[in-house]
Amino acid sequence: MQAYRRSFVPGSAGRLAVLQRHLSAVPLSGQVTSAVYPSKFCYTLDNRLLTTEQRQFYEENGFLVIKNLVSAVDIECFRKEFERLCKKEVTVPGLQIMRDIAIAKSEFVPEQKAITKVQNFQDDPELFRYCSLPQVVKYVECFTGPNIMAMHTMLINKPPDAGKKSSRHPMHQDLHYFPFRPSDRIVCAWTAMERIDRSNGCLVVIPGTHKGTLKQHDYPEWEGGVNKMYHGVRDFDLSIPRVHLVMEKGDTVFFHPLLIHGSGMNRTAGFRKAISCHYASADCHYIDVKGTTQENIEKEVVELAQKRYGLSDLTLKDTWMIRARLIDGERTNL
Ligand SMILES: O=C(O)CCC(=O)C(=O)O
Repeated sequence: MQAYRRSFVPGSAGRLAVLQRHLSAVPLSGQVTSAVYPSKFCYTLDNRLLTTEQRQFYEENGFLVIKNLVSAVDIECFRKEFERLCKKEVTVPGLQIMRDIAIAKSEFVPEQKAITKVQNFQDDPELFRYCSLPQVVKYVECFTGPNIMAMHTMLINKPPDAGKKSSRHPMHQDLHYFPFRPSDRIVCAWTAMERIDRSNGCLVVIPGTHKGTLKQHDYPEWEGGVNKMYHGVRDFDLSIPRVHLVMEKGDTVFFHPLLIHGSGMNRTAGFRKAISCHYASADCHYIDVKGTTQENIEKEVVELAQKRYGLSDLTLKDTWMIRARLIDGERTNL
């Protein structure tokens, strides 16, 4: 990629125009900040794809929505493959199937109705096609650079809430789960597989939080229970203004791993689907999370993986190295 303008400081009229344009393109429930733009970009790399306004928006807010990026045809293929997995018509090594705590406990629910997400589909060629879609990867490169690894994959199937509010996803930072750095070279691509709004539990973000630090995460104390691995920011202040991202089928949001986000309850009768991949630069490095806020998730992930693979000396780094796949460039570190 060729470098182009490295620094750009628009005046206040310019900043206002940037915000107005983005707000009119993407339906948001709240306001994003209009703070002064940085003179130097840190969260995006020089590239020929993002407009200066898009770069500034991501730098300031920690997310960027690209409309209509994934075709309806591709989304239909991913949906069909998900159904095949639920019906066990295909089995994929390493695939993790997660169930909703409230629905899985109730009787008379067909197996696939309790499935909240499938994770680690790196060895399912059909679903993994999402991670290497050229129109997605070209945006990813603006955040990671040319050596691109797919680190974590999910198809989220938010079920109709069973009355316990367990279909919510607590506010969290994805970096809590990742033992690799630097965080600025990690990005999530999350694509709506249908229209997603407040009724079926859209993504909720707190703009600008990617500029902060990694917070302590725990299981929230929710009366109706909380799904496995759904950690949330400890003592999260519910009064902090948040923005609901209303997205149409195929719209894709790219967001920073420190951005505090979650999703609401699904109040509809349908299963709300989204597909996502976390990418990182292959030049990132693994860190030891001992003695950090990430120790609790390390324990949970390692215990599960050791049981699953029957290997008592498996480490957190091993669990990531097994899943990581090269998308473009060279596998330098990860
Ligand atoms: O799709 C959603 O509901 C949010 C998923 C999410 O934030 C996650 O799994 O980390």
